[in-house]
Amino acid sequence: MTMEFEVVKGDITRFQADAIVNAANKYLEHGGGVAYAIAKAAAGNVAEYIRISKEAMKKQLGKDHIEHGEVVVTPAMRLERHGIRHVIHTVGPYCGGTWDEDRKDKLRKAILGALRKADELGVKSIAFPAISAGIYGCPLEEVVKTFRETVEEFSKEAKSVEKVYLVLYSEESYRKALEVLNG
Ligand code: AR6
Repeated sequence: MTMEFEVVKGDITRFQADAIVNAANKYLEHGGGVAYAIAKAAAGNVAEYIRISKEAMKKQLGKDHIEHGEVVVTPAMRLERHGIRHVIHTVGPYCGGTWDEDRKDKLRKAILGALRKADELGVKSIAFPAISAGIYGCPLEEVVKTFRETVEEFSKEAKSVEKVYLVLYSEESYRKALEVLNG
């Protein structure tokens, strides 16, 4: 299976893909960043989407928090108008400006978990935000490199997923990501 990886600039809540990924925290409290934006765009009301997310977590995982690599799927609701069918919640590492192998492994697990779930759901295209590169303070360059490596690793097992997008919100982060990928 040939799988494509593309870096694009945009707002993930308006991105046309079968599934979008949320950079969540372990309790799916979508209080800020892209999580807040997705919750607001999907349900109109952030508290309502948090409730839906926690209920889905209980049903799908049987507990009230998720580890790196575990994911929860919620319906796209109002995001369906852009063709989005699922929101896949995953949790990246907290960095606070530092980076090491352990954080890289946690990010790899978070990305791989979402990709595997997308494959299971029969998703063809999936869009990710730069997980952990915002409030969690991981260096964007390292996040982008980890995305490239993990998508490459996953391409060997992918059955349904054909296209993976990394959606960068700002012009600056988009340019930085392109620099990383184009050497
Ligand atoms: N579309 C695409 N990317 C976006 C958007 C958007 N609409 N909005 C922000 N970003 P962050 P984290 C980018 O902080 O670092 C939340 O409170 C943003 O510029 O959302 O994993 C969660 O609930 C950055 O590059 O996620 C957790 O508590 C990237 O998305 C915590 O933040 C990720 O930034 C997770 O922190």
